Amino acid sequence: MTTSIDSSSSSIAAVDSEAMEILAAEEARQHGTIELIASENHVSPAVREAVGSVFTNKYAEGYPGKRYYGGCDNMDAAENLARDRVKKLFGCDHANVQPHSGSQANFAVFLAHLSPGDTVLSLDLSHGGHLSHGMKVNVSGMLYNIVSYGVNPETEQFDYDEIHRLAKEHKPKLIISGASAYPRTINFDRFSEIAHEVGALHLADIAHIAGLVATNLHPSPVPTAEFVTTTTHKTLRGPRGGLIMCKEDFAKKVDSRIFPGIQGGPLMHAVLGKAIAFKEALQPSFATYQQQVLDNAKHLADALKSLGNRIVSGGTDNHLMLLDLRTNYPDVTGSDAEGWLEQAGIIVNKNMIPFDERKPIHTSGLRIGTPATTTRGMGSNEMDAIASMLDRVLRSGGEQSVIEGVATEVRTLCDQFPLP
Ligand code: DSN
Repeated sequence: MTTSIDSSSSSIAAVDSEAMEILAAEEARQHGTIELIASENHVSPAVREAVGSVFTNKYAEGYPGKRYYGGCDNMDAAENLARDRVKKLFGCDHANVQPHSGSQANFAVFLAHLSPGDTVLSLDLSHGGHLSHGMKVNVSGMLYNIVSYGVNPETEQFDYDEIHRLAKEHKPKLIISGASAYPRTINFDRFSEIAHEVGALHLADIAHIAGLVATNLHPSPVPTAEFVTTTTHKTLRGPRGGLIMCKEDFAKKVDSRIFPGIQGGPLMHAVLGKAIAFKEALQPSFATYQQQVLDNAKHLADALKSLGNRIVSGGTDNHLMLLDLRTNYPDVTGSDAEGWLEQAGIIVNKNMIPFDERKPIHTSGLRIGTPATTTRGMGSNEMDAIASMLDRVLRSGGEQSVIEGVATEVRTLCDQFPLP
């Protein structure tokens, strides 16, 4: 298997053969497998260089111009660059680029606006929500009173009248839109209208679709939502991390809830990587990439359907789809499917489908996304091939000879599409 690490010039190889072996194995794994996890992507060499740079050496608690350490001029420049680029990319009033993750970003917004015990209306985890939106064992679910909305059983899409009804009944202080596994366009304007009618604020978590929003391929919540959070590493294709955008009125509070509220020193190597990723996202080629992500997702969903599969809600408007395993492979659970496909070199994650009768550890669904394969340059022919390989593995019930045959096809395909 090919790997891009040249161990003769690697500093890691020179000092730590065990770490080197692990790193080389991961490079080889990423090269030799088809990555369909909807929340993962492959960053550019420039972003990778930034996150492995001397910026990792520096403490910079505080914000540009107001740090608690000396020697921060370059940190200030990097953070200002990242913030300015976010504003240009999304058209927001204020940006905080310090959150270590999307969960940190969300928690900071909770702390900026809510008191413990306040009511939050958010999407049920089993219908595609996120753990930081109120899961019982997450701090969001421990501290706040969470009321959940789900998808409509018929359409498997949001029922905005029902969300409106729940908002009027429970009078939340915050309504969260955004999801981890929702394949359809989200009507952010309607969420804002509902929130404002009941005196709530609107937090839109666009972690999954940020790249689509940045390129106007999905409606933006920035004009109407008070808070917009995202990760930077999914469709946005930057380094691992989080980001908060908000209206000017909330800027001070949000900043203070990130630091010193829940974080100390920002990960400045990640902030530099974010700045670079935002510049990349401002280029016309990024819009072309996002359009191809969408085209590939539609093509893959259609190809899976043409093999007799059911796709939750009938299809996809974004970068991901949920495959209902019960139609074509009734005895196969999501965990079986995930394991067999991984042996074949196809990486997916098991996922609950709405109204799933199986437990979260098993599930009846797979979540499948196209950001990473699209980054490698794959298109409609490869989506057809992926649908066929996936179907053969699942139909075989994990038969080793089928898995091995598909693994060979996967390796051949991957060799044609190098990692960035
Ligand atoms: N874990 C991410 C995902 O896979 O969607 C969300 O944080």
